[in-house]
Amino acid sequence: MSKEELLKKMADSVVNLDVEEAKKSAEEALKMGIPPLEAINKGLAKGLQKVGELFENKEYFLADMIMAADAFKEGMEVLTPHIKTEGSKKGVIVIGTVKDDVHDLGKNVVSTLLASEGYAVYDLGIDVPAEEFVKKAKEVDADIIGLSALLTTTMERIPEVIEAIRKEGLRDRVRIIIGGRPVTSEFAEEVGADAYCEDAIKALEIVKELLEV
Ligand code: B12
Repeated sequence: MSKEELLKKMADSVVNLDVEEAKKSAEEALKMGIPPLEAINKGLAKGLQKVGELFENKEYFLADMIMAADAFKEGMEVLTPHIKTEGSKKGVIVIGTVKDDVHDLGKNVVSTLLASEGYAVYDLGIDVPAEEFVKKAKEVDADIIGLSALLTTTMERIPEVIEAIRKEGLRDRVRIIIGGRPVTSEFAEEVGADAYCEDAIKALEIVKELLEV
């Protein structure tokens, strides 16, 4: 099987809601030497994208989306321990999914990658109120706060968090990066975030850039 075929097989396992197959194809990807992040981005995540379309077209229901997420998680569990680690602590990042939003798969990919690259990552999970981001950022003296939003309704929480950070007088010290499906770079600019990242690899690049200056 070629690399492309295997990546497609991974995506299909998610679309077919096949948890076992997601696990098996992730193991095959490792054997084939496909970098774990590539297997996540070009395999498993592509499947979830398709599931999103099927849900939008009412061909899939919420239960299908839940099972697809389970298949994704199963594949991730196989792959994440193999993301290379770089050790030394380079910066402190607080990350979470904004209030009223429970999507965390993409955020988890970002957290895992940043942690594996040696950043101290404090992942606050899902449905995180603005005050909690502020509290944690103060407690751990964060360099960067990462906000994830997957719904058009919850992306409006992002400016609320930024405002809370500003009110606490932390805005000059903390960089803010944002991501998630409805978010764009225009939106980032509009709400005064420092950067929008379309995926985890971009997030790593941006974090490196922001911490250099
Ligand atoms: C899986 C899924 C779910 C799962 C989530 C499970 C989980 N543990 O996360 C479940 C079933 C729970 C779910 C629930 C719902 N969902 Co949903 N879901 C999805 C789906 C199919 C995939 C999302 C995903 O994980 N993608 C894979 C990851 C790897 O990609 P990603 O999230 O985009 O993350 C990458 C980047 O965006 C970026 N990134 C993400 N976060 C961050 C953060 C930072 C700081 C940075 C730098 C980068 C970054 O890097 C990531 C890695 O590369 C999407 C469809 C889609 N195309 O997004 C719909 C989708 C987001 N859901 C949708 C909806 C409507 C819902 C529900 C309202 C459904 C319902 N009727 O109840 C609920 C909402 C619950 C809530 N209050 O949050 C809609 C949203 C539509 C809209 N206009 O807002 C979508 C778009 C489906 C659709 N096309 O209609 N969902």
